[in-house]
Amino acid sequence: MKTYRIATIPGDGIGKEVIPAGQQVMQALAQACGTFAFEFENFGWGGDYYREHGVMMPADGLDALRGKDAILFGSAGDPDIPDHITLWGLRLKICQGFDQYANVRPTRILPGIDAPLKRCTPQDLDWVIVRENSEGEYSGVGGRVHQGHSIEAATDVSIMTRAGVERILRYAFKLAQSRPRKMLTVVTKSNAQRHAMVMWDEIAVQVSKEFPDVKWDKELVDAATARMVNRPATLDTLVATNLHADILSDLAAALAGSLGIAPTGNIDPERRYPSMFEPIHGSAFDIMGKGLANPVGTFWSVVMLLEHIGEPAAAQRLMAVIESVTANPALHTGDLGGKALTGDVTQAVCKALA
Ligand code: NAD
Ligand code: K
Ligand code: MN
Repeated sequence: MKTYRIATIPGDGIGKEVIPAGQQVMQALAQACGTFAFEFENFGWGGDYYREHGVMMPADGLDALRGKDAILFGSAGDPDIPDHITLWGLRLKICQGFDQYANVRPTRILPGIDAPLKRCTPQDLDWVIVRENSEGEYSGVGGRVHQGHSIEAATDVSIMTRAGVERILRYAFKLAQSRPRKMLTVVTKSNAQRHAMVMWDEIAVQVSKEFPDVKWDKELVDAATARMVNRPATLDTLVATNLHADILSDLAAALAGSLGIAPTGNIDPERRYPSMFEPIHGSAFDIMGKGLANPVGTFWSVVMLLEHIGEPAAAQRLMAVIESVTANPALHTGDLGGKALTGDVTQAVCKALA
C-alpha cells in the first residue's frame, strides 16, 4: 500500500483549528479507500515559535519539508506580531524556497451555499484563478530612507522576469486547455503599468501560439472585478500577477459565498519540491479559539492535494462528501449564516466518508 508523507503546518489562529480537522478527514478518507495511507509530521511553526525563538521557523526548516509528498498549511498571522514578519517568515519562505510559482485557486458555488450574486447560478460561476506566486509585487525588494521623517520615501519594487511570466502563463494556458470550456483571461494593468505589464501582454501573445485551441482574452484588473460581478459566466480560467490575483481571489471567494470555503494550492509544476495546500483565509483573529472556523476551505484544499499526489478517485470522493455537507444548512458555520461548529462539520464529513 502506498504511504504518502504529509507535513502539516497549522501556523496561527484558526489554522490551529482547521488543519487538525483536515488531518482527521484525511485519515478517515484513507481508511475508507483502503488503498493508500498517510504518514503525518506536524510542525509547530508560527507565532508561538516566534515568541520562543525569534523566528517563525527554524533555519533548516525547508530541509525538514523537502522529502514530503505535500504540505498542508493553515495560516501565518498573529495579533501580537507584525503581519509582514509572520508572512515573510513562514508562508512566503516556503513558497519561494520551494519555487511554488503557481498559486491555483478554484472557485465554485457549492450546493446549498447562498452566494451574494442573486442572478448567478452555480453553472455561471466556475473559475480557476492562477496567481503568479514567486515574484512581481511580492519580490521583497525595496526599502525605506529617512524613516519617520517628513522626507521619508519607501519603495516596494515589483520585479517581473521574462522566465517567470512565461512559465506562469504557460501553466495557465495548459490548465485552461484541460478544462471543458478551454477559456483563459489574462489580467494585467498594462495601461498604467507600462513596463512589466506590457511585457506580460506580449508574452501572452507569444505563449498563446502554443495553445491554438484555447480561447483567450485580455482584461485590465479593475475591469476584471466588475466583470466577475456582472458577467461571471464569461470567465473560466484567469491568470494574473501575485498582487492582482491575491485580491481577485478573495473577491471570488466572497462571490461564491465565503472566504471560509475557498482552497488553494501553491504548486511547483516541475515537482522538484513538495507543493503546499491551504485554505485561502488567514488566522481570523475575530473568531479564533472558539471552534467557529469553517473547515471547508481546508477540506477542499485536501481535494487539491489528493489530485496533486495522484489520487484523483479519492479526491472526487471527498469533493462529493464536501458538497453533500454544504448542501445541509444544519452543517453551515457562522460565516454561512449557520450555527454549526468546526467539529460538527468535520464529524459529518468523516461519518459520510466511512
Ligand atoms: P482572514 O482571512 O483571517 O479573516 C477575514 C474575515 O473572514 C474575518 O472576519 C474572519 O473571521 C473571516 N474568516 C476567514 N476564514 C474563515 C473561516 N474559515 N471560517 C469563518 N470565517 C472566516 O483575513 P485578515 O483578517 O485580513 O487576516 C488575519 C491574519 O491572517 C493577518 O495576520 C494576515 O496577515 C493573516 N493572513 C494569512 C494568510 C496566509 O497565511 N495564507 C492569508 C490571509 C491572511
Ligand atoms: K492560509
Ligand atoms: Mn490573500
